[in-house]
Amino acid sequence: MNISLKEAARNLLEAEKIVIASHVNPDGDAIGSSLGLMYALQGMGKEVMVFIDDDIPAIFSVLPGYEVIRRPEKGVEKIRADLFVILDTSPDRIGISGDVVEAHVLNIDHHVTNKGEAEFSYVDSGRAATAEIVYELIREMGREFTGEIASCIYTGIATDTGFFRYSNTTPFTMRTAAELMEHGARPHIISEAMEQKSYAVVKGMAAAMQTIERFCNGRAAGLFMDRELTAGIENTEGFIDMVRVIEGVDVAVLLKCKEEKLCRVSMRSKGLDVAKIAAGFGGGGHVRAAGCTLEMDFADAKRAVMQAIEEAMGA
Ligand SMILES: [Mn+2]
Repeated sequence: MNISLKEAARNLLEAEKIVIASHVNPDGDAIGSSLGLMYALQGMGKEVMVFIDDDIPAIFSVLPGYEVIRRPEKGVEKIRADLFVILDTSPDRIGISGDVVEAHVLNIDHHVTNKGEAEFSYVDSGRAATAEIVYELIREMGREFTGEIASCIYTGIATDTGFFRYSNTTPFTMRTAAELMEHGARPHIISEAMEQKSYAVVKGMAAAMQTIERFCNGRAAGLFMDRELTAGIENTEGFIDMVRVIEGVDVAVLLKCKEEKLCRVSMRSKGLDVAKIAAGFGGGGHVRAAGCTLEMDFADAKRAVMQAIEEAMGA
């Protein structure tokens, strides 16, 4: 059921024990939104836990609260809470986080593919990041921004907008970022931490770049990483941007073969609706940034993705 921002804020205000979760393969928005909301609610004396069913990349250790994020365990007794807040995704992408909690569900998201099917949903696809919505919720609840809250929320906004470069960046984004700076967020510290890569990852990036292929008459290009290449690189953050910058390319693709029949695909576009293409494979996202998982081997997945993009482009 879709509810208003005011109602979502009221749900949060009324709850005493709250569990927060976000999506697997967590990014800056998933982590920043979760921790920012956690600090705001803790500041009101509430009991709050954060679950993410995945490893948390080490670059996020720059954020306060990094160490309190828990990974859910199978077969443990369910945590009874007043509210289970799912951030930055619909409830189907949180791994087993949902299995460890028994509570009313409040889903807060900015993905256009989120249909608002949770018990309570507040989805605003006009916002660049879920962190922007968390900012609005904290204001709606009448709370002040501490340095911790500001750093976490700033990180969510900065990473989801490509550090204020993508087309989802709005005047609201800029005003919010400025205000968060006034409350203690330090952009240069956060961006330096987010950009940091290990020597091995940069060497892996060089190998991955060798796989770039153009298709659709040069209007699309992809990085196609087979199992061996994927296994050798722990973090592919920013790889797709190297494809995106190629002259004439509208759609950039990153395909990673994680297992025998499991490939993860990310797409970025400058115009074409890639959320639609991702949805065709059971995935989702935004018009200009989307992803999906294909239960196919490397060659089949590569062929299927290229074909779907070609069809969408009418080439
Ligand atoms: Mn997001």
